[in-house]
Amino acid sequence: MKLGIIGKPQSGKTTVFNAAAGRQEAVGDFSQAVHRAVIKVPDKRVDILGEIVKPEKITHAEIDFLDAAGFTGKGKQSTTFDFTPELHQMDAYIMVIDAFSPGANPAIDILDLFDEMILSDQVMIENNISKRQKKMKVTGDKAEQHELDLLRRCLAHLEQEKPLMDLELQENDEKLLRGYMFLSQKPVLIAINCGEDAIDKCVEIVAQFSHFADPGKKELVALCGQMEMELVQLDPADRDLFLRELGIATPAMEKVIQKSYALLGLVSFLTMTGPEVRAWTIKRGTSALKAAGAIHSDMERGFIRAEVTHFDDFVEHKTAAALKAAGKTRLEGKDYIVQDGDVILFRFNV
Ligand SMILES: Nc1nc2c(ncn2[C@@H]2O[C@H](COP(=O)(O)OP(=O)(O)OP(=O)(O)O)[C@@H](O)[C@H]2O)c(=O)[nH]1
Ligand SMILES: [Mg+2]
Repeated sequence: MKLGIIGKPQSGKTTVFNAAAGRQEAVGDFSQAVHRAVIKVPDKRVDILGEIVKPEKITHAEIDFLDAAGFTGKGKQSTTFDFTPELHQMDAYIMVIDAFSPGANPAIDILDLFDEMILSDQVMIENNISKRQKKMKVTGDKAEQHELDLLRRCLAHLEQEKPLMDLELQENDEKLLRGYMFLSQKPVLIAINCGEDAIDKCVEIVAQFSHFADPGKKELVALCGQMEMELVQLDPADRDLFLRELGIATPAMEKVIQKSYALLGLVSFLTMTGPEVRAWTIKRGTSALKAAGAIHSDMERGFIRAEVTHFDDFVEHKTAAALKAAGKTRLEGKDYIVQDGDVILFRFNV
């Protein structure tokens, strides 16, 4: 999964990136620098399984993170947008919104950023349509007519200032469109970046902006980027103490990643093979056969069956023998739909 951080200049993008990746890139220097990191997906289940079976190796699922420049020009005064081209390749965005500086206007910034994404797609579609029209004139190829019609529909939609994620499309058209990697077709997690004084008001802040949320497309989270960044720089024992003092159960970054997961319709399953406990990421609704393929193509090709235990049952019964005795391990075929938190042993033969 690829997540791109976007936002206005000085909204705290690099601060949030540092918090997520445990890095110490310079902040507040107006550099608009681009940063990349591969981060582990925090998942308590992996750690708990690790404690039970004590493997040699624990591997979390991973996310590619990109901290990209938003507007160009001079800080908050800049008006022109220049999306880093790589942003098109992301699966979803984290939109970092300044709610910490005096005079910040989060609602306006959210609207501005969505507008700019729509505008960027509009320009791309207009260019594409004119190129296609010219080509069709020369070749007379009618096969391209369908795609041209689809793009025209998208353009009409964007001209009404609506993002492509709101356009109702048939499945094959949606797939076709995904190939263009438009910005406004991807889900967005709006991260309201609050000051330290608002740390205990995150719930109220999310409620205040809830009209921007749209389940499965736009979600909201409130966090204090500055504090989250300081938090990851502490060693684990100090971090727990710090969180407890503040009365916070989970660091906001964990929530950010969990919400991005949900937004993308992703779930995790776990494997314990030989010396390794490992989490894997798949789309919700993936069959056991395809889940096996996510690990190795041989496993998909030679799939025999999946032995499935749910994580909660594993924690209760702990050993394979106890699980079998309690009837908590099921044998499933290739069409079984893998559930979030399934612990799976694939049987295969190649
Ligand atoms: N008080 C407070 N300040 C913050 C917070 N998050 C970021 N800042 C400050 O805001 C300034 C900008 O932070 P950056 O993370 O560099 O912002 P950016 O969006 O990456 O900036 P550019 O890359 O230049 O566009 C820095 O001085 C940060 O210390 C926060 O949660 N609280
Ligand atoms: Mg930055």
